[in-house]
Amino acid sequence: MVRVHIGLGSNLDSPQRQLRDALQAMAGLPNTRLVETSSFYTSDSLLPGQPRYTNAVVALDTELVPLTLLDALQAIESEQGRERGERWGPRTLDLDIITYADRVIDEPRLKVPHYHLHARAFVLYPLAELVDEGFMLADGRSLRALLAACPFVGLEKL
Ligand code: ROI
Repeated sequence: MVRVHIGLGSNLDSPQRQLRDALQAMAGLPNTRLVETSSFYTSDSLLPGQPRYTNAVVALDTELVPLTLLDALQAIESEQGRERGERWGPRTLDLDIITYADRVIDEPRLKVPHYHLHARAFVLYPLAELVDEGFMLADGRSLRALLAACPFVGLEKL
């Protein structure tokens, strides 16, 4: 079993319900246990003209290897009506692998730690609820330093 963190986001079709349904689906994945879920947060979209997002992070323990986990998460996105249209478009559900044990993964389909993590308060603050004070990302960056550089601005904790 390895500990992984998954970022959840939704800005269409009852975002809070989308997140709750996704958490239930992840809890039901094979060889996987849901450990803990962060609070839910809302924030404006990074792109103008989209509805506000609801975001959270969940800790899972899993035996699924990274690309199998990615396939499983994309299947959940599809089941919940995600249509892969424009790259940064509004979506019913976005599931991102934020961390995978202490591994750095650099493959065409999957980059871990997640690429935009450092700039995204809506990932960093929920992640901070689930890990120890001194948590280090696999690429050597400390969560504390990332939080210090990314103010809690525009986030609303539900
Ligand atoms: N903005 C917020 N607040 N939350 C997201 O999950 C999110 N996801 C995106 C873009 C469009 C970049 N903006 C976002 O993909």
